[in-house]
Amino acid sequence: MDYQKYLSITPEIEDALKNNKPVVALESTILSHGMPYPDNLEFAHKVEKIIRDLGAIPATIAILNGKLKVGLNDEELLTMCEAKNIAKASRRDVAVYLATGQAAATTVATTMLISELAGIKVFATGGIGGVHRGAEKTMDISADLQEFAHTNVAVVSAGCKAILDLGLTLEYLETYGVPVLGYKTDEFPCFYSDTSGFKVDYAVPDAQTAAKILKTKWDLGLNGGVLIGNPIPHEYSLNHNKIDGVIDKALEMAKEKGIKGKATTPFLLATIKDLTGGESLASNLQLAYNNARVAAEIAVEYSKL
Ligand code: PSU
Ligand code: MN
Repeated sequence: MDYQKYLSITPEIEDALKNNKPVVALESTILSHGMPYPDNLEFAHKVEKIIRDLGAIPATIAILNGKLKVGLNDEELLTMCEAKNIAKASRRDVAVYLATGQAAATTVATTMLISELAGIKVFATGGIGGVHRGAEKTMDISADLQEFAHTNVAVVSAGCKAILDLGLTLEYLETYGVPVLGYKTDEFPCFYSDTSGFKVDYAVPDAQTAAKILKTKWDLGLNGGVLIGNPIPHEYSLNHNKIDGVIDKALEMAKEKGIKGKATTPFLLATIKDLTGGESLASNLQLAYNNARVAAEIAVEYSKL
């Protein structure tokens, strides 16, 4: 396959990958479509710093100027955060945006796909996409889940977004053979809250064990991703009942406005932020920082195996 010509990897990341140094991928949809400007810019820099401070190299990923960019400079980060005319690229959009030169932010699915092309094994996000509530009628199932079925990247995530149907999301992952690990927990985290009432398949006690599981899976040729559920730190966790009411309201508003397809998730996140007076955004930032920390630790351990 002739994909190399589409990849643009910064020299620092290229060097790290060649020399088996730890690298952590980061997505850009969370910047362009998941958080408001300029909070997202502060987040983008801080999350990269957290990863560096733990001895790994951050690789924020986006589609810019007809290239799959792995590692963004300050100017490119600003472009993604200002989000003027930045599309949202899931798997189906990648070839179109590359071929036409449309700038696009990468979702979890696309960031996994590009990470695999570049050779990055560990990726930190906020919360992955999943099976939406009412999907038995709407068929709205995030392409993120299909990506886990065949792309060899581990994703550290605060469970999946609370706007989803967690039970159905876990069923889908089981069907496609995706291990769901709980980082120091046996409960599947629920994005803004550290509890959900759903259990993970396996609780892992530390980064070393998580790294060993990844290595074993891929050594065996068992293709596909691994979801590592990392709960939001308890002090930032939002009350379940309160946030559930807000989510219901946001879902109702989306229905009234006829929001569909890839606009759904950004609409819900922005509406929940408004309805909670910014409280949900503060939680979103903290859970994503926490995921970056754990991803960096796992990447460091993985590079030693
Ligand atoms: N997690 C966040 N904020 C986000 C997203 C995840 O904290 O904005 C994004 C991710 O990029 C994820 C996408 O892949 O939402 C899912 O979108 P959809 O449901 O349209 O597949
Ligand atoms: Mn969708």
